[in-house]
Amino acid sequence: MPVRISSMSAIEILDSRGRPTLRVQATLADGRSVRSGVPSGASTGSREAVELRDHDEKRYSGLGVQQAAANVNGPIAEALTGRLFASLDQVDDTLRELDGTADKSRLGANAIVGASMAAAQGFALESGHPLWRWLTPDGVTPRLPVPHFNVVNGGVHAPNALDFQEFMIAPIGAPSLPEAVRAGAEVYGRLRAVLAERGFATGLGDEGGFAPEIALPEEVLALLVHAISDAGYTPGRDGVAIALDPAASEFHRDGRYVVGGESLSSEDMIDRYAQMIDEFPIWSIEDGLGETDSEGWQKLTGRLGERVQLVGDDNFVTNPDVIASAVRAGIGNAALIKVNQVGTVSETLEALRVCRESGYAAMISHRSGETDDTFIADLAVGSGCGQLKSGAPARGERVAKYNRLLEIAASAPEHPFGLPATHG
Ligand code: 2PG
Ligand code: MG
Repeated sequence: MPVRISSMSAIEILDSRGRPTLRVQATLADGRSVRSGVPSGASTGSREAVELRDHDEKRYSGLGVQQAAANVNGPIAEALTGRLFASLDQVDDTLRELDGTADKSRLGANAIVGASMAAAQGFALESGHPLWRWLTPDGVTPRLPVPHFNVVNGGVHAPNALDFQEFMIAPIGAPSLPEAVRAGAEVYGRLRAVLAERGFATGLGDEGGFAPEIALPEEVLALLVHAISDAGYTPGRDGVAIALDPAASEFHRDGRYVVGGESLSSEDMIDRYAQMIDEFPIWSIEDGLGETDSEGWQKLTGRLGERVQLVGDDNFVTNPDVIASAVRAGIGNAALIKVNQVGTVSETLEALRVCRESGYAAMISHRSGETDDTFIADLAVGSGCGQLKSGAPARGERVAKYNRLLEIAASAPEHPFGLPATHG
């Protein structure tokens, strides 16, 4: 159903790290309105679409987004309002042409993605369907995804000595979405107690996970297994499994990986992951090697690709062309999907299509800087990919997404929960 947007505007708001970001609001011809909140990453891939910041050191240490807001209020609103758009593709093409750069740096990927997400919701509203339904491509079965709860934070998301960025618990074996959410919250609660019993601080990192002063990933993994069992769940794919996002680009320097003070080659890293998989119930590893280490990624995929999911994030940047060439090169077997990484909803849906057609799995993801926007929960259900990561089962901006999943599960209980049969 075509959509006519009668007005669009943006203001500067705060994200979950207390940094400025955008709220975009659009009004449809019949007066109904939609809005979006733009997320922002800290461990970004070098080929991500570029967010526009003001670089005025007197405001928010240069991180202000007044210019990006002005770009929505000016040229973007001018291009999108008053016209009848037949499809979201048409809206996003208009945005891309207006920007004119390959990396969306002129108007700002933050301005463009905010407008695109608001427009997508306009189309959903016009269709009379919930957003997740409108986002479901023909031939795809919507699925309630396995939530991946990031319960221990390190890397650039926390001030501790832990080099690996994210340790997630994934209740793959849960019978339903509500039971998976319950497992996540119960294990998180147990983990807090286990950390406190052992004298570790229970302060939180950017995504709501604990940030204990532990340097070795293996030590964290042992604590996670302990907390999972203690909470009454089976560690592993039949119960609660573990997913890692080491975000290795961040500790990849001069061709070496520095983990817990040790300097490792790509081969050493791969050996280390192989050992971790032998010892702990790890089912998925994202960014196990750095974004520039393509040769290492090929070896990693050859060696461990049959045993675990290997997710490309920094190296794939949700870009359909980049994912397609990674498929040809035999790099990874899954892609992380972040709407603001590529900059429009249409390109995100295209990236998901490339994954489906290549037999690659996909995981929908939040950013470390978030708002209360829940778009990604609907995207996770509509894409049918079966996986969403949105941080810990704590902190409002993280649980907003999990709570949206619970709402969808309650309103559409006929949809399957969990990983599609081809994965896992
Ligand atoms: C990641 C993300 C989200 P950031 O690396 O996967 O967890 O972090 O948003 O900082 O890039
Ligand atoms: Mg990542």
